Amino acid sequence: MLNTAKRKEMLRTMIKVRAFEEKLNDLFQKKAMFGNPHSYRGQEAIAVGVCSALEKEDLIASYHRGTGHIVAKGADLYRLMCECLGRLDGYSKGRGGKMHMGDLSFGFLGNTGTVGATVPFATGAALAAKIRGSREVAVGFMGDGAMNQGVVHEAMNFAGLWKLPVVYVIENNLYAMTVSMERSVAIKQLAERAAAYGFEGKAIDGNDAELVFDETQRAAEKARKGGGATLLECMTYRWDGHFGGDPGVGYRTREEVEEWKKRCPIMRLKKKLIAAGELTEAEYEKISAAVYQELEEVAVKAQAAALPPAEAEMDGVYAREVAHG
Ligand SMILES: Cc1ncc(C[n+]2csc(CCOP(=O)(O)OP(=O)(O)O)c2C)c(N)n1
Ligand SMILES: [Mg+2]
Repeated sequence: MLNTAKRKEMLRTMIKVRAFEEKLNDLFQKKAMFGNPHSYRGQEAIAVGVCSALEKEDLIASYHRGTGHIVAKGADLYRLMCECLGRLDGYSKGRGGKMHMGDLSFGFLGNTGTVGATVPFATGAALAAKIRGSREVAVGFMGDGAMNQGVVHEAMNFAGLWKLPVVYVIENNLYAMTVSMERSVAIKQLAERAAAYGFEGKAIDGNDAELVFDETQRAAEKARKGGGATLLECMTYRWDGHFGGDPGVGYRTREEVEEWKKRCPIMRLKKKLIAAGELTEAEYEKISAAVYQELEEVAVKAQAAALPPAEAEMDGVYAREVAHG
């Protein structure tokens, strides 16, 4: 079992992940953000459970619903917020936005809006680690919908064949935009597909941060010892719509959403800690207030930060179309 300090740290990081999402949604509503948020609320135990079990040098590839992973891996909140708001101080100098950034200093390979692309990213990073003989493990996060992309199967087959040090994490929130799992997949658990690539697949409760931690740690250690890949399917639910403009109901019932909200991953860990005498209600309130206050300050500072100058428009552009004729 994890010690009190680690459990509390995970609780605090989950609150941070949620506070970041809520701030981003708020800024989007106020038209203060470029692009569109894809809220991670409800899925916090996965980002935090996985990233807390990794070492700093381990690498993660993240997707469109990815700010939670980036926070949990140890991003600087100001730089992350700046990128989401298109500011020069952001991880991509404000030109990538919330779906396109990366920073290897804390093991963040990058995120992408191309559904399924994290799988070949993480597989490539794992191949590089194997060739170098380093101890890094790569993690590829993806949604349930991503599992139906062709490139995912190519990359997983490759990882199975080469016994690469990689952990694939499916965040199965039961929907890909408005399409339910039931309407798009013929099997019950996506983890079953791992058998076809020759490695272990396991479906787990993705709202239990400690369980996600334990399973990730086990998979990562196996990968470090040359045991190859693992596919972890974490069952969860997104509380909000697919993106900022989606109310999240219509294709889902209000009852279903409410039912899942009762399984809140933050409340779950909080209750466990209180029951074990490791946390008091007052202490929880204090931690939460401090995190929300920090996010308030980060947002104010990021909103006041400089936008990229127009004359830097072509900096960092490595290829461009040349007009003919
Ligand atoms: C290659 C590709 N096809 C389609 C899209 C449009 N699209 C964006 S998110 C999404 C659904 C992804 O669902 P899932 O993988 O379950 O992730 P979730 O949004 O549920 O976290 C789709 C189809 C895209 N971005 N990229
Ligand atoms: Mg999904």
